[in-house]
Amino acid sequence: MKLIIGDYNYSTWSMRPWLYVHKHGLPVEVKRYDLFSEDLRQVLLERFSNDKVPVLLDGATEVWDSLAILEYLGERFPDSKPWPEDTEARAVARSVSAEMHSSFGALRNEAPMNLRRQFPGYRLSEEAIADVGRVQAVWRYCREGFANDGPWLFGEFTIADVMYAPVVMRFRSIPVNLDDDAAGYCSTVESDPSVREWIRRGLEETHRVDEDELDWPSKPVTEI
Ligand SMILES: N[C@@H](CCC(=O)N[C@@H](CS)C(=O)NCC(=O)O)C(=O)O
Repeated sequence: MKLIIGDYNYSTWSMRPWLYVHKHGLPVEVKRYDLFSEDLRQVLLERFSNDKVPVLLDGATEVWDSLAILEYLGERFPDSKPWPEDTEARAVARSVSAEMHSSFGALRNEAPMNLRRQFPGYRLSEEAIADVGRVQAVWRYCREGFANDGPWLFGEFTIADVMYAPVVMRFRSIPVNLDDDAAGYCSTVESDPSVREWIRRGLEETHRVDEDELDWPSKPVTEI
């Protein structure tokens, strides 16, 4: 099985299946390309999946769009326990994962993931601040209702956590007001060894994508 991804520094959608693969040690070969590069364009041209990463190739089977890839990995490797066992928890986990996939447009547009830079004093719009509030409400709802003693949204690590991991990465770069519970969940994500490995790879990259760079004074990030 092969997973085609973009830059570690910028590609939020790539981060999600990569994190699932890495954390569970799944036998998936990762092929990383510079976003918008000719090499990536050529690779994707051979595929039906259009012009976006991530893409998962499993023999003749091609799976695209991050949430579909995660569902497929969960089916192929059920021991990785993609979703909570409890029916209600599983329904909520699927809901918040789908919500991340389809919503939060303002936050996504205004605060691209950029592991290498921090933007002190950067101001989000009211709409994006509302997105930050909704993210925190989602985390609180999951953790209060379903996490029991585990550190992840549903106690154990599930697809819901990988769906929200890139938001935690965005919060590293821009100033946001987080309540203590949300800050605690961010620490759980940021201290995870696989997340740290993703950040390490992002910090090592030098490829720059202009449209993902904020027009705001920044300082470099040197530590994971
Ligand atoms: N909904 C898609 C989004 C994929 C996507 O937008 N990928 C970005 C990288 S993070 C991309 O390939 N951008 C290149 C382009 O838009 O041409 C998913 O969940 O996989």
